[in-house]
Amino acid sequence: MKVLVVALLCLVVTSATVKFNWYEVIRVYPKTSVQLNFIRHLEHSGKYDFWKTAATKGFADIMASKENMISLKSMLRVTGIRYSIFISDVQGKIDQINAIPRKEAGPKSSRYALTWDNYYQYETIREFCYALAQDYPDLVTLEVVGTSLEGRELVLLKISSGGEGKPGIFVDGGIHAREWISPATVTYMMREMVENYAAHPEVVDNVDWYFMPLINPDGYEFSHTDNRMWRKTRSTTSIAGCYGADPNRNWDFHWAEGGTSSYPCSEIYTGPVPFSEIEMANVRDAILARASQLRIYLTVHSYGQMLLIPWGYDAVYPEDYPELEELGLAATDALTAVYNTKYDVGCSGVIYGPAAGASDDWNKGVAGIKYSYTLELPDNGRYGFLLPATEIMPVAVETWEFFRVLAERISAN
Ligand code: 0X9
Ligand code: ZN
Repeated sequence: MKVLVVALLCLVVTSATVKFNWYEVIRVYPKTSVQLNFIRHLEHSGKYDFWKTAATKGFADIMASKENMISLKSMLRVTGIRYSIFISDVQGKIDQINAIPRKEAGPKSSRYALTWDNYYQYETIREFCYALAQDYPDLVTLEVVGTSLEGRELVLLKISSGGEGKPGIFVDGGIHAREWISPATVTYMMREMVENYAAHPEVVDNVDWYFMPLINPDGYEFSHTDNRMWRKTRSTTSIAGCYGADPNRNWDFHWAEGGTSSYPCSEIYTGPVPFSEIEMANVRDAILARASQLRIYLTVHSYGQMLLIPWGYDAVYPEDYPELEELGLAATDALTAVYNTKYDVGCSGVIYGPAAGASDDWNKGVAGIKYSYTLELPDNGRYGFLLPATEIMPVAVETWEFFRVLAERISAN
């Protein structure tokens, strides 16, 4: 009987998971402005899942079911837009990645379950944060800055060796649920600063760090339990029967302008009003409470290997762009020197395409944090969001150099 109950439970859990059998991801290359507008129109329709938005120059990555892909491809042929296959069977790719044997790599602790050779759910990340704070009270202060819609804690960790007047750097991860490499990398940075403090004390001694490794915990959890490709929050503000808003279109700076959608089923839905998403409102307040100290805001996403500099609401350069670019290039050069992973550094609205209401723009434009960046971690067109866990360590190790340069440069000027 017990076996039967367990078997039934397993069935329920499995059948609740969205399957992506024969879903395809294609990379499309609009060349003319008419073609680009056509692709952007498709994105706003909400019918397709854009893994990557239609960049001003370059390409967009689009996922669709087999049926939707047939009509999409015929539209592309009619409009003369070239495309190539990125992933031919998304579910096949997910299953293949899940079957990769787990190779133990990276640090391990007896105090928490989190490691960097696997992706973990919210609770394990939360436990890690509490363990760091408990074990290193001289370096780490934990604060819960609010809860998510479903009641999960929004954890903020301050890493500081004390003293007054230090520049502050605020880092967040996991704003987009399916970008699993983001919280994995951000937690590694936290661990390296705290548990390995003695190896590079200057990284912590010269800066006060503020980390929020998982700012969309409901969406993240949902991407583990129900739908691996979930991007948004899990709010129910819409009447269209669709859940969630894009947390990175929800910030109150040029809200609902270019590269957004007012259609609740779209992946780039703005939400009904700015800061409608409780998680973003809580992060906003946590930032505002420290804004006068903060010199750098860094939000960690994936994928695409880009460092995006404001503005992103349109192809507009801030007047101090050269300074942001200089620091960005220094940091990405250090990253690239590790394993030769190349990053594009540029103005978001230009190299990525307009996407208004994002956190980086708000942090610069409203909170007044001069150096505000979006870091798009690897990869660049092989696995996309499905980056295998075996890649966490290489990504974390190279990204550490990026963080090191931020600390060094910001404390020097
Ligand atoms: O579109 C986004 O929200 C970010 N890319 S992602 O593929 N991770 O979704 C980029 C946001 C860049 N910043 C602005 N447009 N302001
Ligand atoms: Zn993202």
